[in-house]
Parts: sequence; C-alpha cells; structure tokens
Amino acid sequence: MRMIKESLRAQRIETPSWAYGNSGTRFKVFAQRGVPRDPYEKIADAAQVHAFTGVAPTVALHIPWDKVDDYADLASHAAGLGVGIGAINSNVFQDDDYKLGSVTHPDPKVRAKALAHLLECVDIMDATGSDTLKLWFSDGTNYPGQDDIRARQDRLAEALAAVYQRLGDDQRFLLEYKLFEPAFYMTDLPDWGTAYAHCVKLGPKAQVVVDTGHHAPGTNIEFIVAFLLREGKLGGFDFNSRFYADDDLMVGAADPFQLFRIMYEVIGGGGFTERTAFMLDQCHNIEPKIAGQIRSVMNVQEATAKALLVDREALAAAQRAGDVLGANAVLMDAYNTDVRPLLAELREESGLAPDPMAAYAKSGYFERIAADRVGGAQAGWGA
Ligand code: RM4
Ligand code: MN
Repeated sequence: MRMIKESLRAQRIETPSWAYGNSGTRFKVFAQRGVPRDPYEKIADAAQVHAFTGVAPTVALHIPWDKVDDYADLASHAAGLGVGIGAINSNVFQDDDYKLGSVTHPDPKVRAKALAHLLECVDIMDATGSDTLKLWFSDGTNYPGQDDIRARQDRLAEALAAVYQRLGDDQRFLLEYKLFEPAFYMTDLPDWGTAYAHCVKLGPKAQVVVDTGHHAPGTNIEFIVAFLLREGKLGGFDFNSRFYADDDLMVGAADPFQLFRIMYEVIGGGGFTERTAFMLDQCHNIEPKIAGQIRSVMNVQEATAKALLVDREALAAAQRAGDVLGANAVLMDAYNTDVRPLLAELREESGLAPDPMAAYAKSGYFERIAADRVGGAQAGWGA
C-alpha cells in the first residue's frame, strides 16, 4: 500500500488553459461568470486546481488563444502561483487560409504560413521552458477527388520533418490523430497508425498522443496504448470522455471502466513516468470550469489508484493457468474497490483537504472571480 501511495503522490496531470475559458458547441457558446479574460487569469484558475488536488502542477497553452507579449513573464507569473507551463498546443485550424488544409494545403504559400506558426510554437517553448509541442491538424477533405491523398501525406511529412529539425535536445513533439471532424470524407491524420508511421520515420523526439475522444465508437483504446508503449512511441494523453464523437466531456464521466483499463496498460507497460504526459483536453460547456477540472483530475486519480491495486502476481498466475474467469476476477476486484478513502487519506497526509471539490467550493474563489472579473472580453475558443 505504501508503494501505491507513493505512485499516486508522484502522479502529474496537466490541465488545459482552454478549459477555463468559455466554450460550447457549434450551436451556442454559453458564457459563464468569472471566466478569465486573458492567459494570466487562466493560469490563476489552473493554479487553484493544483492547490486543491496537489497533482496538477502544469497548464498547457494553446497558441494563438494564449498569445501574450512576453512569454517569459507569463511563465514567471505561473511559477509565482505554484504552477508551470506544460505543452504548447499549435493552432492551424482557425484561419480563413486553412479552409482546404494547413500543412497539407495545395497552395505552398498556405503551407509555409502554417509551418511558420508551428515553428513559432517552438520559440514559445524556448521562452516558457516547455519541453512538449502538441500538434493537431484539422486537415482533410470533404469530398472524394477533392485533393490527392498521397500528395497530402507528402506535404504533411515535409512539415513534420521541418518542425522536428527545429526541436532542441530536450524537446519533443506529440502528434495527435483524430478520426474525423472537421473533415468528413478523409482526414490526413485519422488514426494512431498514421501518426505512428510519421513518428517512426522522424525519430525519438516524435511521439504519438492519444486523445481518448478521437476514435470510432467501440475502439479498444487500451490496445493502442499497450502497442505504442511497447514501441516507445506513446508520448501522452489528451484525456476526456465521449458518448458519441469528440464530446470533450469530463474524463472518466462516460466510461470510467475504460479509463481504468487504459491506466492498467500504462502501468503494466512502464508508461507511468514523467515521460508520459497525462493531459486533460476538455471543454466545460455547461458545468463550472474550475470545479469541472478538479473533478476530472480526481477521476484520473481514482482510475489510477484502481489500476495500481491490480494484484499482478495473481493475475499472471491465472493467465498462465489459462484461468479465464479467475484472471478477469482479479482485474474486476481492483476495479470494484472503492479507492476514495485511500485518496482522501493520501491528500490529508500531504496537507490537503480530503475532498477537493468541497474544499474548493468552501474557499470562496469562485465568488471572488465572479465579482472581480467584470468588464473586458471573456476568453473563449474563438470559433
Ligand atoms: C482538437 C484536438 C486538440 C485540441 C483542440 C482544441 O480536437 O483535440 O488537441 O487542441 O481540439
Ligand atoms: Mn486533443
């Protein structure tokens, strides 16, 4: 139990700056009170999540949503609040020029513009001390024949190689895939296999990131995790949950059992280290944002605790014996354990309140920001 607690204490979960701003669907973005007006206020909110959970010490930035004049100043603002800057997320999906793609666009001028943005993101990594660049491309086509699939792969490979060359020794990029949306016929990076193939060609500083909402329904995500770990190519996660498509709901809300199975593979595959980025990529469209992030962090902690509880020796013995039901029972025993008392105890041992949700609600932080943050433009996802 001591080892399990140590592992849980060492866990690091990164929250996304965009979760603190307003978001919504393509039908409506609902504004909420107290929402940050700039990246500095987003980081202040992220610091609250860390203050109450103790395991969320970094916040990811999204450029240009989090564009500031002085990134070193933003990083020291974060440090002053007890958090650091995590992954830098590029954004080549919100400019009119990108209607037909960004790095895969048929026009070389548009490709050059997209690449310049990706390289600017590496500059921001240098300025903030971030070691991770996250690349997600909305590139794809809507109609058969619209563009050449293989030519687009060539253009993608060329851009990725240029970014790879620009990375410093201690920097890496995580390549993200997504089945569909916004492209509806063909996506240039639709699945882990495509992302993996590009990363393998480039080298060790290119790894795949698994966004749990980016698969077809029924996909066995833990298999992908096990495979990528085995190949040294799992860079991290964008955690969220989904009922239908890329719903971006709170991780562990739709399918806590899937999250447990993923964490079980991560631990078994040797991926439970600081080299795997456990990031949240969520949008809190109708629920309060900071509390939504705290809940999400707790959901990841609970799944992790259950995965750590699996009696691996008993499991291996059952597997060796071909004991199908016995092996399954070992796994389910861990999953069905109520780990909330264990996590409450762990927090108290670390000087935290046992129930982060209640402690945050009692702190009055939300009432304070709701009263203070009046005037100015609330941050949003700019769609
Ligand atoms: C995308 C993808 C990226 C995230 C954006 C906001 O669907 O998941 O990781 O940066 O959404
Ligand atoms: Mn994502």
